[in-house]
Amino acid sequence: MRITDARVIVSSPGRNYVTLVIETEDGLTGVGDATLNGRELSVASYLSDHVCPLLIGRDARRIEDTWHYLYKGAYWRRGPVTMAAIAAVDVALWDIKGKAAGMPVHQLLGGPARDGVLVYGHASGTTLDELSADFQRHLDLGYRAVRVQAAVPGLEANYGISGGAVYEPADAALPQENLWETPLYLDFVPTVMARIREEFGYGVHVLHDVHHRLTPVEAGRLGAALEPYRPFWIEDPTPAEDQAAFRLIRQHTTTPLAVGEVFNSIWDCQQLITERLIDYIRTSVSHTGGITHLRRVFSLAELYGVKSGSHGAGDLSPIAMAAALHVDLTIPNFGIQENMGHTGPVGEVFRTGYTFADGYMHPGDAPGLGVEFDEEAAARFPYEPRYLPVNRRLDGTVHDW
Ligand code: GCO
Ligand code: MG
Repeated sequence: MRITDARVIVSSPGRNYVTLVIETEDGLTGVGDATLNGRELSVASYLSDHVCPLLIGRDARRIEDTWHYLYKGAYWRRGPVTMAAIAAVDVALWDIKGKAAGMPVHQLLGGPARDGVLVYGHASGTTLDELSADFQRHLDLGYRAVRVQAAVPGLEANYGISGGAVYEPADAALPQENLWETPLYLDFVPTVMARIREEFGYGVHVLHDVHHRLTPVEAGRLGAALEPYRPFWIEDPTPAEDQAAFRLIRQHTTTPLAVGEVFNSIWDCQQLITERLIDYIRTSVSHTGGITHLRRVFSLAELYGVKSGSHGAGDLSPIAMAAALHVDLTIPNFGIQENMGHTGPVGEVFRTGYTFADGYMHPGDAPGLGVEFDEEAAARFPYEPRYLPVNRRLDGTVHDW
């Protein structure tokens, strides 16, 4: 089953997506997501200039071989650009294999290990009242797990606050600047959790994203302060590249810890997993080398009692969401899946078969991934430069966003 064409389409149906399309001599088509928010064109170039030419004539059935050919063959390893490009090829090949077999990808991965995939949505507010209304809206939709982010008084424009609209952090042609000051945040978050638990009780999972902005000792303090409210997790407490830092956080709190959306390979989380420094590993299909490599990460995690909690922000395309759901359905150590959702014209470009009901998602049973990519529709939404914001402290120092 020879590959006859591989092409990259960058489109912006409300936000930018990089999509790889692979075709075979049998007339099968597979799609993969290669979106890297704010750095989209670098992955598009990596694919079209350096990977697509190598794919022509290769056997589309040899997924594992192709993965190692691209990973080891480049000599230069890892990194978000390389791993997003390899991920797109890998996911497109799984899509093709499913279509060739007439089976959904989850059947190729061993079949369902559960009936549905528990997902969490995002509630946010510029005030606690607004957050509470958004939380209620998620409960009304059927969510059993909800992430809460509220604007810190004095730091209103900050990560995760939608102000009633759909949250899109990559919101400007050049990076916006947000304000940050840790003491204000640390004092405020416990009041957010207290309010949510007081109002909605303990029958729903509540999550919170710290977004890499604390030091280990600050994160330990936050985790301890939140223990009475029993959060499902706190996410990305400290800058994620320092794996050993989690030892200190662990020593100071039993609040579950999640990390991994910026990781690209199993090496980024080896110590976190083998030393049991985290509870949930949040690597995603499209930034961690595709289905093939993500499953390897989750298998390592399974050995050490760490569960999955994959990144599922809106800047991962519906192709990535579908691929994540196929993996989530099949692995033994599934924890939870983020579902930020897609809005606006995204649905005109990507037609999805996955479903949501009562807090659970399902990838559907169509052959392959179950996502159709409409290239003609994509052409109506050309690339637009968009960047994530940059954080500065009140004294002007650049801080983690
Ligand atoms: C999340 C993430 C995202 C990231 C985004 C950056 O938990 O969903 O933190 O919102 O900020 O993916 O592109
Ligand atoms: Mg996050």
